[in-house]
Amino acid sequence: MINKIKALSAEIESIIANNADEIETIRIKYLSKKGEISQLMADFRNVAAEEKKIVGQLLNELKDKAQTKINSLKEQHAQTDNIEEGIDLTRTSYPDEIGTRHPLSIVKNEIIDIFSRLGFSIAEGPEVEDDWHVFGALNFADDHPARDMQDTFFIQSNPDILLRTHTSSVQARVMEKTQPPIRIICPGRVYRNEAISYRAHCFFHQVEALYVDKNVSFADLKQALLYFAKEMFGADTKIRLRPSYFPFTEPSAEMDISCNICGGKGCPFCKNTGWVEILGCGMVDPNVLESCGIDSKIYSGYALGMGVERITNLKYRVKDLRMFSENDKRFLEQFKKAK
Ligand code: 2NM
Repeated sequence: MINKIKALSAEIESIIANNADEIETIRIKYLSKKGEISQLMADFRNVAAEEKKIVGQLLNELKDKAQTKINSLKEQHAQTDNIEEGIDLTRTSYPDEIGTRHPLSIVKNEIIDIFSRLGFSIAEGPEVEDDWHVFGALNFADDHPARDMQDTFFIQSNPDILLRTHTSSVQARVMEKTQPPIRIICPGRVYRNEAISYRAHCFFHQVEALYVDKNVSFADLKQALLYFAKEMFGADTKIRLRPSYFPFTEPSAEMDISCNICGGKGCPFCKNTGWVEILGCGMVDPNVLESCGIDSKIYSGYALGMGVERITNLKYRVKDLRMFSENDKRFLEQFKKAK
């Protein structure tokens, strides 16, 4: 009996199986009711009394061994099956990292949404531009300081190829190609030759709007500005316009909104004035319309432009402009829940 148990034990140890069917055959052979181990158990009655203890122990060990072997064969087989199907369940898991939208994109999209509701559609154009579309067509005098190497990036010292300093170049291109009515919004990156600091960068983002049609007036501009300010900063927001100068608009103005941090009472952010500047605007200079092939005796238009960084700072109080382009995840992830 003991020899038989030892022989079976050695046999079980060396078993190999290639699939689930083979494992089942093995299980039946050793562990089923009529299996070899059950037969031995049945023969246990005939074992001499003085051997019962040792034989009983060996029999139990054999049964455990067979069960353990079958379990481990099943486990091995399940894993190889999954690998064959392309799923490796032995691989460690890792969490999916989902990116976040950049704060400038969040705010840019919000500006676009507001102007879309006023009927504006998006226009885009090249960042590497020629002098005509950035300056010439837009009524910049030949000796305007923006045309200077100090302020504008030129490509390979060619004075005719440069990085756009504003997205108005896109508007010049649209006016050249299309007759009014034109109602476009131009978001995009622009470049200026500035020393980088917490408050200036050599590139930033703009959104400019342009509306050209018959009888477009300054009152239309003011109405659009008020709508924009209330949608962007809340229904209580007040606006004020101050006279200003831009080469491409006449008259020109800068718009302030009531300080959305102190509510207009005065705080360090608005330097105790209760107002903060957010954009520039004006009526498109007739020279610009004519340069782009639009009859200024029939049509008039308004235009406005704003820096996306500035609006974002107002909404989210970002203190250092450089953070927008450093791609530090600790900064960017703060905007996870913002829409
Ligand atoms: C501004 C301020 C005032 C502007 C002008 C034009 C164009 F192409 F029609 F001449 N586009 N954008 C404009 C006017 C932009 O940004 C501060």
